[in-house]
Parts: sequence; C-alpha cells; structure tokens
Amino acid sequence: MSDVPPSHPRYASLMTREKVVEGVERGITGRNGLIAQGRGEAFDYLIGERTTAAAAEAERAAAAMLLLAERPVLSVNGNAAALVPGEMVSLAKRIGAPLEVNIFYRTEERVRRIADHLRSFGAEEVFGEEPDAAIPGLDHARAKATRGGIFDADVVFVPLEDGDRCEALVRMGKRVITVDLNPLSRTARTSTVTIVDNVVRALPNLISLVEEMAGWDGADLAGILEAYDNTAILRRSVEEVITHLARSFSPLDELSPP
Ligand code: PTJ
Repeated sequence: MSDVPPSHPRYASLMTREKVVEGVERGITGRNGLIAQGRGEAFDYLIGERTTAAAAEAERAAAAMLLLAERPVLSVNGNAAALVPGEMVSLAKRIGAPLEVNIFYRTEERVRRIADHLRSFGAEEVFGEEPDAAIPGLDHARAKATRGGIFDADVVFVPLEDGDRCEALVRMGKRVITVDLNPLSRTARTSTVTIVDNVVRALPNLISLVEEMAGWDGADLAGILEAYDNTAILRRSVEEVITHLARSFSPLDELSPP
C-alpha cells in the first residue's frame, strides 16, 4: 500500500483504489479490474460518493430478497474479492449461503487464488473451482457454473456483473441482485434489484440490514419486495446524479474568471 496520509481529502477513495491495485499484484483481480474501478470511481464522484436514498431502498429490498431466498448464492469476482472479501464472507454466513467464484476473464489460477483468499477470511463453502454445469446462452468459459451453487440458485447476489451474464441468469428464471455504480449499464437495467452504490459501502449496509431484518415475519419481507420497483429506483438514481451536479455547480462558477 502507498503512504497516502489519512488527512488527504480523497483518502477513502485512494485506499479503495490501492486495494484493487494490490488485488492485481496478488493475482486476485484481473488487469481489466483496474479499468472497471476507474469507471466506478467516475460514477461514484457523480453521485457524491454516498449511499443515496434510492440505493438505500434497493439495499433494503436486496436484504429482504436474500432473507426470503431458498437457495441464495453470493457470486465473487476479482474486484469484489479485492475490495470486500471479509464482508462477502460475513454476509454469506448471516444468510446461510455459499459463495461461488464466478469471473468474467477466467483463468483457473485466478479462480483458485480468489477461492483461497475467501477461505483466508473464514469462508466455509466456496464453489467455482470445479464447475460442472453451463449457463445457457453464454460462450464456454463464461458459462461455467456449479450445481448446488449459482446453477441451482433461486437468488444470485452478483456485484459488478457483466451485462450478458446478468441477462443469461435472469433468462434462467433467477432473481439477480447487483451492485453497479452505473445506473445506465445493461446489468443495472436487467437485474431484479440494482444497488447503485459503491460495493465498499453497499456490503456493510447489507450486513446491517440482514442483521436487523433477520427476525422479521416473512410477510413483512415479502411486502418490501412487492412495493419495490427497480425501474423507478434507476430513474431516481439518475435524478440523484443530476441534483448532485446542479448543487456542485455554483462553487465551480465562482472559480471561473470574471
Ligand atoms: O474478475 P473478473 O474477471 O470477473 O472481472 C471483473 C470486471 C469488473 C473487470 C468485469 O466484470 C468487467 O469488465 O466489468 P465491467 O463491464 O467493466 O462493469 C463493471 C461495472 O461495475 C461498471 O458499470 C462500473 O461502473 C461498476 N463498478 C466499478 N467499480 C465499482 C462498481 N460498482 C460498484 N462499486 C465499485 N467499486
């Protein structure tokens, strides 16, 4: 890790970036993960680097969906493994779900490293190293999935997913929860629940919500899902960007020369 002082105004963002760089150096994150992180940072800047009200509502729906699921699975790629490994393991334990390493730029070596990384954080059940099924409609490497894991899941939590695979999972009849800072991406528009938030904020929020809602009546959880409208959430997420930009405009105006 580089020696950025905690007093630096962009400390949190720079530390997140460092974790992705470290993930690449350790062979956990793909090089393309750096580009994805840069894109995410840009969108995060536009929403004001905070959990918006729309994201908080999506996180609540995601917690309800995970708690109601019969066979939930948490999918982990190279970026999630670098940024939130402990939180993914903690969430999996709280809802009694397995994890599955499911990467876009697949190499068997990276799958193994991510699985070992998750086990070092206490993960008990990690699928993905021995795939035995294929997601229909995807090419060979990207279709790989595991029976008892993603292939048989009713709800898949899959942060930072590729649009094609997200569509393929939905076509299989699964409910898909994603975390994606770009509210316009195909993944964001295809998922059942889209959390437009940084994964480093979304995971701690989800863990708290699952803890809070664990004892709730099933009917109350189902009520949250019935009232949830993902298209409206995406629309509100875009509006939050516009509002944030409009608010940020005046100081820039003052800086411009007379
Ligand atoms: O480890 P692999 O091989 O599975 O590869 C993972 C990446 C993320 C590289 C791969 O799936 C990919 O290329 O993804 P995309 O198509 O670049 O999409 C990533 C999406 O995640 C973009 O819409 C980004 O805005 C968003 N994103 C990036 N960083 C974050 C994020 N969303 C939430 N939190 C972040 N930290």
